Amino acid sequence: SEGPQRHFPLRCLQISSFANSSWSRTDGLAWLGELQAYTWRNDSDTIRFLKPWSQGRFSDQQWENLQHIFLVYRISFTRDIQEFVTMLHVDYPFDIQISGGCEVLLGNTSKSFLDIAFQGKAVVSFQGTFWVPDPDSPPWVQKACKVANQDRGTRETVQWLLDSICPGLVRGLLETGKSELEKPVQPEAWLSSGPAPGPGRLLLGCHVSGFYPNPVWAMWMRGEQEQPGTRRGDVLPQADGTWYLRVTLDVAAGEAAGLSCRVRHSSLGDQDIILYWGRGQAS
Ligand code: PBS
Repeated sequence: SEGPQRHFPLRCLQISSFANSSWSRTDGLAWLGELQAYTWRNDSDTIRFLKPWSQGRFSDQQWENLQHIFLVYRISFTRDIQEFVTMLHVDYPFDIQISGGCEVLLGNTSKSFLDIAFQGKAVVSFQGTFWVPDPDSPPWVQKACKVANQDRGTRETVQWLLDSICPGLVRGLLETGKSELEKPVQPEAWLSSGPAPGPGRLLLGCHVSGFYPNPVWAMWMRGEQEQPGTRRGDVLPQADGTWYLRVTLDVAAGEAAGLSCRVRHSSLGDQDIILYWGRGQAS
């Protein structure tokens, strides 16, 4: 095979909220590229597979071992943070977010990352074999890193997860999930007229829905002329893993005739979707 054409990083997110010394919760989720493959709720002892290919090429036994490592980790993490906070006089409530994962690159290499945020701000990352505080992180975080760096067993486990387990998992997932990951899904598109932006004006909407993967190009046109007034909304995720985009154009009512909306996407080849204003919808 020709190998992966696009980038499919595995990104694992941990969100931990600590309300006070006796209440906290930790939730986890993980994505391969744009597709969410796992979820791990605070009230569950097991990581849930969201895709038929989520197990990758790992055996049941390998998953059980990993699951156990993460279960022990979740309990230890909560306890350790509570201890740091008592020892170093940090105020409740607070959130800790951890983002970790890896990407497999050409030639059997991989790149991994592990970053920790406190109250939404990056404070610590794992680099090579050590926890490294950001230079401008609070003093208590720097002290917590010193303490954490004394636990060689944990550092070795983190290193092993990042440099061996993660890329191994991703290599398997790229095989088991290949057809879904690499298969583009065509958007449908339709036009609408929105609330009049002013007297004698029209707000033309061009909706593009159900495409995968994410990048899409959509523009209001007059013939071959791109309309610079085209406003692009945010690309929004849909529940089925595809995306939605709306682009709008504010025009004088008399100038709407002859406008069209043009959509380009990898699923369409060179067959752009072109929808003409005034054909099919009330103008
Ligand atoms: C705002 C945050 C402040 C930053 C603080 C510094 C960063 C520290 C982050 C520490 C995260 C690990 C928390 C648990 C760890 O301290 C330790 O208690 C346990 N270690 C593990 O569970 C290893 C797995 C870590 C995965 C991390 C993924 C993000 C338990 O450690 C004990 O048992 C293990 C074996 O299970 C070892 O023997 C270890 O030496 C021992 O201490």
